[in-house]
Amino acid sequence: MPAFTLYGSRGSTNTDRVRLTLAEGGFTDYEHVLVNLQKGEQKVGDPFLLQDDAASPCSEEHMKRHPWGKIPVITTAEGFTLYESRPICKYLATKYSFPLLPPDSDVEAAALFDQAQCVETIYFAEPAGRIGFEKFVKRFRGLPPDEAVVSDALRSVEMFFDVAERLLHHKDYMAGNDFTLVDIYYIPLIQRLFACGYGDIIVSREAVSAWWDRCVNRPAVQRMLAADKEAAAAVAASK
Ligand SMILES: N[C@@H](CCC(=O)N[C@@H](CS)C(=O)NCC(=O)O)C(=O)O
Repeated sequence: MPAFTLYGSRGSTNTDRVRLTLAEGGFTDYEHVLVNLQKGEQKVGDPFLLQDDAASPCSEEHMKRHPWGKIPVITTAEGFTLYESRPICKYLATKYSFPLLPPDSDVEAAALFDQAQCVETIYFAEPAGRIGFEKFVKRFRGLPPDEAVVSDALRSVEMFFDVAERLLHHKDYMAGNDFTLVDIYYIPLIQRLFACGYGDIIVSREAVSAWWDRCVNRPAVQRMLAADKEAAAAVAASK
């Protein structure tokens, strides 16, 4: 029996955060159950479901795992359930001793890690997530992007990376000189920015671009991205 089940979805940046953590830790003893967001399997009463789509029977079941009806979620063989991608990553890195966290004994390094984590979630992921939603998710739902939301969010992301550029001249990674979970947290949404045509925000800033290359060229990250690309091509070819 696998150590735990990851409930996630293809193309979900929040699921990919967890998968990248597992890939970096070299951990494969888990089952990945795909929840179909297009069919509304993640929640009862998904407002984006088409009128004639009945709620999936999986929805009730999933709401027991995640009260807000979202993915990712993990459930362990011992019956422990955890949702929210970043706490899941931290739990897995701690439980399986992935070298992606500062040691608890180094109180200052742990505090700087927490600081970097808050910065990523509040100043970066919030506006970057809005861009991903307007330009990527809405396309799959047949809805037009709200360009005012996009340009406001783009301004915030540009300003975020102006500050990151200054900081990354003095350190190699977001929480200090070591690659940590915080760097992983950025990867899926930055990839989404590239997919939406906004990669220039990264490559136009020297220190940010060098940091991004260090992160994305890691062997485990490369392997996962290549496998996902192959899987996406196979799905496209089967249609
Ligand atoms: N803050 C949450 C966000 C979870 C989230 O929004 N997941 C998306 C998929 S990437 C989802 O479940 N969307 C479907 C919905 O909201 O109904 C996390 O980090 O796990």
